[in-house]
This record gives sequence, structure tokens and C-alpha cells, in this order.
Amino acid sequence: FDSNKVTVVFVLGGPGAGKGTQCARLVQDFNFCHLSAGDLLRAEQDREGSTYGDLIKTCIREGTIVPMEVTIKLLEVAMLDARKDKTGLGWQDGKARFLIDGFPRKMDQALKFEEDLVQVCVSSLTIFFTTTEEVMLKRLLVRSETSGRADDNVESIKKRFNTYKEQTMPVIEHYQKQGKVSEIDSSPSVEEVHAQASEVVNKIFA
Ligand code: UP5
Ligand code: MG
Repeated sequence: FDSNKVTVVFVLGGPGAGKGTQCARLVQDFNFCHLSAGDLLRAEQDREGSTYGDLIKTCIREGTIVPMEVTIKLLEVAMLDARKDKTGLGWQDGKARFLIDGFPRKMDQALKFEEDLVQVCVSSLTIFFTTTEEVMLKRLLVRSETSGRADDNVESIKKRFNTYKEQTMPVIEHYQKQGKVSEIDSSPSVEEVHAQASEVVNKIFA
């Protein structure tokens, strides 16, 4: 990777704030490679022969953060894979565009990722989707009817909210101090939130 050729946008926000939904829309508009840390962990959990399956399963159900080495490794592998296919999603005019969803959600991850990949991708921007716990809970309970996710139940959701407040908010504040956060209210409709998010992303590629 060449630092001048990589854009990394982190997407953060509470459980059910709409990170995945909005990332999917941004991919259509901006040709990002979308990497969801949660999706990568769920795939690793289900991979036959994985040494981390049980650990990931427990963390996800309990709403705690999987040790950062595991998640960072999965992200790095996925980023390198994306690099191989230069014609694929995430490449625009010879530059790579990554949308990293749900990561870093704890300070140690943020610092380690920056250190490992400092020449590559100190993030260009963090998009922070925010809404109330009431809205997030409602969305997650609706999703639970079809998602099959082991953490879409009231007990796990409450634990995820706590982890988010205790571990992830400090990461967002860390980036806010660097002036790198664009906060977007994700309470309105998917369309309205998307319009806001597009405007923010447009600015970095302008
Ligand atoms: N929806 C979305 N937007 C809407 C809108 N504007 N109006 C109405 N409805 C809207 O959306 C959730 C639901 O709401 C969907 O049904 C959607 O249609 C609807 P979604 O876009 O899925 O929200 P998202 O923010 O992505 O919610 P998600 O549940 O994925 O967030 P989490 O942060 O909880 O989950 P994630 O997959 O990132 O992580 C899961 C677990 O993995 C963590 O708890 C943790 O244990 C582990 N993890 C780590 O350990 N380390 C990491 O680095 C990352 C994850
Ligand atoms: Mg998600």
C-alpha cells in the first residue's frame, strides 16, 4: 500500500444505529470496499478449523470486544485481498477506498491499527451515526425476527449498549479531538441519513 493511494473511512455508532445499512448505500455511490469487523468476525466464527470460533461466539453473545489481534488480523487480510483485485470494488482511479464498519471500537484497537498501518492509512475520516438507545433497541428487535444473529436479543443488546458507551465512545472522542469526525443523526429515514452521509463523503473525494 502507498499512503497516497488509500482512503480509509471508519464508520462508528451504537448497535443498530444503521452502520451496515448506510455502508451498503455508500458502496453503491462511491465504489468503496466495505469491510464490517462484525461480519468478518461472524465469518471467522463459522469457518471450519478456526481456533477463535468459541472465543468469538462468547464475545458476540456477551457484547464484549474480541481481543484486538484477532480482529485486526482479519481486517488486514481482507484489505490485502482487496488490494490484489485492482479492478474490483474499492478501486477508483488507481486508489483504494475502504469503508471500515464497526471498528475501531476500543482504544487499544484504534492505536494498534494506526501503528501497524501508519504509512498506509491513518483514517481520513470517521462517520459517526448517532441516535437514541430507544430507536436502536427498536430497530434491533425488528431485525431479530429475521437476522439470526445471536446478539439480537434484549439481554445481549443491553450489554452491547454498555460496551459501546464504555469502550467505543472514548474512541470517537479521540478522533473528535483530531477534528476527524462527522456526526450524523441516524434517527430519520434511511434515505435522509444517506443524503447526509453522501454529502460528507463527497467532500473527501472532491
Ligand atoms: N435500519 C437501519 N437504518 C434505519 C433507518 N434510518 N430507519 C429505520 N430502520 C433502519 O441496522 C439495524 C436495523 O435497523 C436493520 O434492520 C436496518 O434495516 C434498520 P444496521 O444497519 O444493521 O445497523 P448497525 O449499526 O450495522 O448494527 P449492528 O447490529 O451491526 O451493530 P453492532 O455494532 O452491534 O454490530 P457489529 O456487527 O459491528 O458487532 C457485533 C459484535 O462483534 C460486537 O458486539 C462485538 O462483540 C464484536 N466485535 C468486536 O469484538 N470487535 C470489533 O471490532 C467489531 C465487532
Ligand atoms: Mg452492522
